[in-house]
Amino acid sequence: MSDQTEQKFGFVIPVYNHGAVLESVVKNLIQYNFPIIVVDDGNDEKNKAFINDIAERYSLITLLVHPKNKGKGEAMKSGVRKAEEMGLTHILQIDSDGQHDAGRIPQFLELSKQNPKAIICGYPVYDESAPHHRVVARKISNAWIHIVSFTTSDQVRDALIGFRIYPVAPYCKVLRRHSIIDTHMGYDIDILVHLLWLNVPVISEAVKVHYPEGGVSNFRAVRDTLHISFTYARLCIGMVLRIPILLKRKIFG
Ligand SMILES: Nc1nc2c(ncn2[C@@H]2O[C@H](COP(=O)(O)OP(=O)(O)OP(=O)(O)O)[C@@H](O)[C@H]2O)c(=O)[nH]1
Ligand SMILES: [Mg+2]
Repeated sequence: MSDQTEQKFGFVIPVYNHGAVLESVVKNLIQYNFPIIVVDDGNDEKNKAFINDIAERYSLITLLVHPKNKGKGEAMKSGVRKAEEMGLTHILQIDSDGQHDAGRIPQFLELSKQNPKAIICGYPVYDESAPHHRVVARKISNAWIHIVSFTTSDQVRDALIGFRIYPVAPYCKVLRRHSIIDTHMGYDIDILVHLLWLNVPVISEAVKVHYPEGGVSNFRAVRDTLHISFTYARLCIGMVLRIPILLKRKIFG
């Protein structure tokens, strides 16, 4: 699938309540010498102080600020719009809480270079630190993505992870066409399914996920379960409307 178009990579990191651990993530990215777009998603003064200090010390960082918290989805959308403005062709999304194994970045970049049109989508390999209920909830969520996108678990291994490389052009095409992409935790599912509907290929690749002791989670069980449920409900309707196209693609390739 490789083509000759020059790829310009960058990183996008949405940050909310993770100011204190952001630098440990940034340190792992500096070696690639790519722009790093950090989105301060309406953090409080304490977190802001960390973020501003880091942004001043690392010249690769472009800092975007949401004056009020808008949710992970909105933070990512702002970051990718900025990437498009900066002329980047591909962005690697990584969480700011240090849960994702940054050691996998070289493999993800290599896969993207070989398959520039594809999303390189992580799937989590948990260790014993992962809360049991989160692992179970994830399995349920992953079952739904195959229903709404007409894909199999070989193609798409995880719907929720925030460790992915996106080609910027189709991503922004989705944003321009669809005003409703979830603002919070339904976002990773929503954008992935819309890109699958656009026939953007997905390559799934493992990434270790570790929950550090004392780590801060922004996941709010009721709010975020509702966001994920509404996202899937909306995607089900979208899938029904697209059945002829999706079926044709499934049968004839
Ligand atoms: N949940 C959440 N995350 C945000 C928000 N804005 C930015 N983020 C960032 O999005 C990423 C994911 O947030 P986390 O709180 O780690 O959510 P998660 O990884 O799905 O949940 P855990 O598995 O419990 O860590 C982190 O980099 C956050 O800092 C927001 O409003 N809500
Ligand atoms: Mg997290």
